Parts: sequence; structure tokens; C-alpha cells
Amino acid sequence: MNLPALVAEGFVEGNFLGLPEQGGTPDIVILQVPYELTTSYGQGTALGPSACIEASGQVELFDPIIGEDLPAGYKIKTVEPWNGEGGNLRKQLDGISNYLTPWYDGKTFPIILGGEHGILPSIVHAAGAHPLVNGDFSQLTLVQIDAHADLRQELNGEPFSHACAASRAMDFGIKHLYQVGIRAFSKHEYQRIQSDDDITTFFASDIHKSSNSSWRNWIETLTSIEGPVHLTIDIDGLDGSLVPATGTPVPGGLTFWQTIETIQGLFSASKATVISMDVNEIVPQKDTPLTQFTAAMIATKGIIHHVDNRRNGNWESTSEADNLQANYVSDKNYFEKL
Ligand SMILES: [Mn+2]
Repeated sequence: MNLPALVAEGFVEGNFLGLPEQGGTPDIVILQVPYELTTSYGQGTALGPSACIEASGQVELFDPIIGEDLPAGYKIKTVEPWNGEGGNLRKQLDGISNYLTPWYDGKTFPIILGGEHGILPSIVHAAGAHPLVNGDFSQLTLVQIDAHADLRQELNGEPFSHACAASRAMDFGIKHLYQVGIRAFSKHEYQRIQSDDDITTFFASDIHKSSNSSWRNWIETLTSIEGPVHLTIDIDGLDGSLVPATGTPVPGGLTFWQTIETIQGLFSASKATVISMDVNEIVPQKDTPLTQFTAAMIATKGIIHHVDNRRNGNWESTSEADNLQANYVSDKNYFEKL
């Protein structure tokens, strides 16, 4: 990539948006999980997080939603990437979870860059440490933007494949799974979507019909969510033309603005607290940085709306964090024991 055209004074290479470090407890952390083990088609998700951070140097710091440049008085920290330790898949999943867990203290908003979607079970496990979840996963809602339902029980014998990410998240007994953009799924996944009361899916084929109200229903559904929420964005949920380098680009997905409206709708839900988000399946595009730049813009929108939530008092967990977190200690070897 060429030198950033928007280089601001104090631009720090390797930091998200080039923002310099500040001392003290960060308000927002950018976490990098360059994990790639089971990706079935394309390759390169391990290089995705760093490519996204490099591309973020081109993203504008100003957004009219908060009316000023980021960091807008908040501390945004880019954390060293997960080191890849493990030895086998389940130990790696534990390693990822242990890398993420300290940031789920209710004081900091984690934005996780992946890496293949197989990291989702580790994220959900780590989210158990958040004061609003406090080990009770039935409090936690998951909102998923994706092309694929990710509801397979296993793929090629592997239950922790990226194709099973949502299934493994459901295994924690979460409150509800909302999906949008879904357009690639097996017969079994379709049947589960139809029959499981804990799953609500908005198919891409419906949201793009100009004659029906599916899209408005989706946004209204988001604004009615209550309690702690994790937002997981598989960038292949966007139309393949926006993210052509991702592992499995699929035509007919969300437009960029539908993705932004989804983020906006969820963060503005008055009874929900978005405790974290991830942007995954990022693969560096060689000929143009479009794929990683799209991911960087989406992650930046998450920062903007989180800042907006803090200003509007919709980040309620902080005052309770010290009392509640002591009650629950997450198992550092959870996946290994499964
Ligand atoms: Mn996925």
C-alpha cells in the first residue's frame, strides 16, 4: 500500500487509525487474532488483522455522529496480536479466549479483528467474564452478519470448523442468535433455522426484495434487543464485490450501507448494551486494498457508535464491574476439556 494520504500529525504505524498510545485504562481496544486453521476455500485470514490495521490509516477520523475527530477524548489502544500458541486446535481456542478475557472487564470495549470465524466460540467464552454476563450465557445475545449460517454440527469431522461457529456459540446456551445476510446453507442448517426458537434469520434473498418489508423488520428487530450483545461480522456477509479477497466471497450480500445501518440500529437499541464486536475473515487483497479497507471502515463505525453510546450513558456496566466480576472466573482450559 502507498503511504497514507490522510497522515495526521502523530500517526503511529501499526496502530489502528494510526492513533498514538495513551496511558491508563483504555476505553476501546483493538485485538488481533490471526487464526487460520480450518478455512475451507481461500487462504490468508491469518494476515487479515494486520492488513486491516494498515488499511485503517486511510480511514477518516471524523464522523458526524460524534461531531469530532477520533479519538474524541477516549483512549483507543491497539494490542499486540495473539501469539498463536497452542499445539492443537482446542488449545488454540483456549489461548484465544485467554488473550481476550482480560478485556471483558466491563470498562473496555473490545473490537476483535480475525482471523477465521472459527474464533467465535473463543469470543463467546471470553464474553462470559463481562459483568453483564457474569458466567450466565443465557443473558448474552449474538448478532451475526454472514453469508453462511455457520450452523453445521461439523465439517469434515471437525466440530470447531468456521462452518460451525454459530452452532458452537449456541452450545453455550446463549439467549438468542440473530443472523442477517445468510445465503449459503445446507438442508440441515435450513431446517434448524426453521425449527429452533432461539435463532432468528433474515435471509439475503428476502432483505433485497424491494416489495417486502424484511429489511425494516430486521432493523426493528435489532432495536428491540435487550441485555448484553456481541456483534460478530463475517465480512463475507457483505456482497462479494466489496470483499473479494475474503475466504469465501458470495454474491448477493449486504450493501455497505446496510451493514452500517445494522451497526447503527444495534448500538442504538435502548435496552441493549453492545459489549464487544468482531470483524473476521479478513484477507489482504493484493491488487487493491478494498477488502481490508472495508473491514477497517466497519471496525471504525463500531468505535464511533461505542463512543456515542458512552456519551449517551448506554455503557452501564462500568460502575458494577468491580462487584460482579469477582463472582465468575472463566476456565482457562475450557475447550481442551470438551
Ligand atoms: Mn462465518
